[in-house]
Amino acid sequence: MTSAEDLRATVADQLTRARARSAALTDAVDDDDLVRQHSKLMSPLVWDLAHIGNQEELWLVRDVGGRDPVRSDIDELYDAFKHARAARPELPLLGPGEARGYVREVRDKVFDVLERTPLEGARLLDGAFAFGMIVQHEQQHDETMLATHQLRAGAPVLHAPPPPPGGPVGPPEVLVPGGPFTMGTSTEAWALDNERPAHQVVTAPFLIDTTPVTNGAYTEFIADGGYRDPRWWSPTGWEHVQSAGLTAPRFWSRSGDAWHRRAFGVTAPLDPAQPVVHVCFHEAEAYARWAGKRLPTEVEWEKAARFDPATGRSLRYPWGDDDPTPEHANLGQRHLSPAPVGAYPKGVSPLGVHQLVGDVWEWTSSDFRGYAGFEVFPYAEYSQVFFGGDHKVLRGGSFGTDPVAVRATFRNWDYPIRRQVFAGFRCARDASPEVARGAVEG
Ligand code: AVJ
Ligand code: FE
Repeated sequence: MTSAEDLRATVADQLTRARARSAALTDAVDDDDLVRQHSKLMSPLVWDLAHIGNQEELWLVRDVGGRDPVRSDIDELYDAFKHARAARPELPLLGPGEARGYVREVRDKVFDVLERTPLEGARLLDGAFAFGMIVQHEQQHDETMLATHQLRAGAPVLHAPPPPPGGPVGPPEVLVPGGPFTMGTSTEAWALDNERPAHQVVTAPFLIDTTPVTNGAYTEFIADGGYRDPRWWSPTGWEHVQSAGLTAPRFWSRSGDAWHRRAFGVTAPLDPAQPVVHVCFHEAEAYARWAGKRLPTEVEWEKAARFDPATGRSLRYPWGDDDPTPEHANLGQRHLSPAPVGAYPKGVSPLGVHQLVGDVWEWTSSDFRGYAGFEVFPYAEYSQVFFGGDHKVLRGGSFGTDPVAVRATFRNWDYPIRRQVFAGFRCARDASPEVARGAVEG
């Protein structure tokens, strides 16, 4: 059992780690760059910073702490539902200095609230959950700010060591047996509402790629005329690829026969062994059809990631129930790119699937909806307002996702045309009866 004091120390440490990352992302650029809009898809960095502070004020200072507002006059400016990202630069936002002062003032009060909030007994889940939710919220916006950095023009300002080298990955596909498994969670303390509750799902046997699709494999799709052949695209995808003029993943460029990729201001030859990143759902779907496969459903993705055939149990992570370490997965912005396939042998799932968590978010074929038994917690605007079929589910987290903000049950979502997310994909296919034989449970 975790004592209340251990929990308090863990929360304090996670708040501090998140803030160090927010500070690094916002201190890396000058004030002009902080208030500028680098892409219509993104907020100015200074909006994200004050929004992080405002959500923390709403949930921890006012709600959990019962304290007076710090700045109730700015709630409206930092309400994500009141102003679209494209309109945020025109708002009378707090300037860089004011925003930094504001988040500091809120954080000081939050540490005071944390000291005085009983985290034991019946209140443990409620009290601690609000802190966990806010830690995850800040880390999610940090990944969003990292995506803004990737869209920013100009000289590099972020630096990190390269990811570890690739390694052997075994066969290209593995068979996932048919039968039931437990999807979602009712016990993971900081799981968000859309990951709940745990429920049984039955799948047919299927094959799933051992690794995410690599740059090298993706260039073959391009070389084969994939972007010009309507056979591979859904009607919506084909319309989009033409109207948007897509010819390659975002940030790719060709010089002669060689592909290059720009990442955080540095243009370098494409690493054929790294997972492809910055593709939209339509590109992922088209590649899969070209390859004679399809995208996994999110049910299939989660089964491949969690199902342990030895026990029939669902694990917290592909490698087991232990929290992620740097040996398990490429998470936490330790590197500024996905790692080559095979770089994380300790992160492999029981069925032999690599790099499900970390490296790149993976598009699935599923629409974002609530599970049976879904209950809004703690507020409808976190996920429920996005249910309904406009968004596709992404799984597994990227190199820019902090370990506290991803689990094997974690569900991300975005519009199928979006490419600014650190998103790639892997393929799946139905198992033929011969392949499936002997793999069906029971
Ligand atoms: C889960 C990444 C889609 O950024 O829109 C941040 C997370 N929710 N603030 C988003 C979120 C509220 C969300 N995603
Ligand atoms: Fe937010």
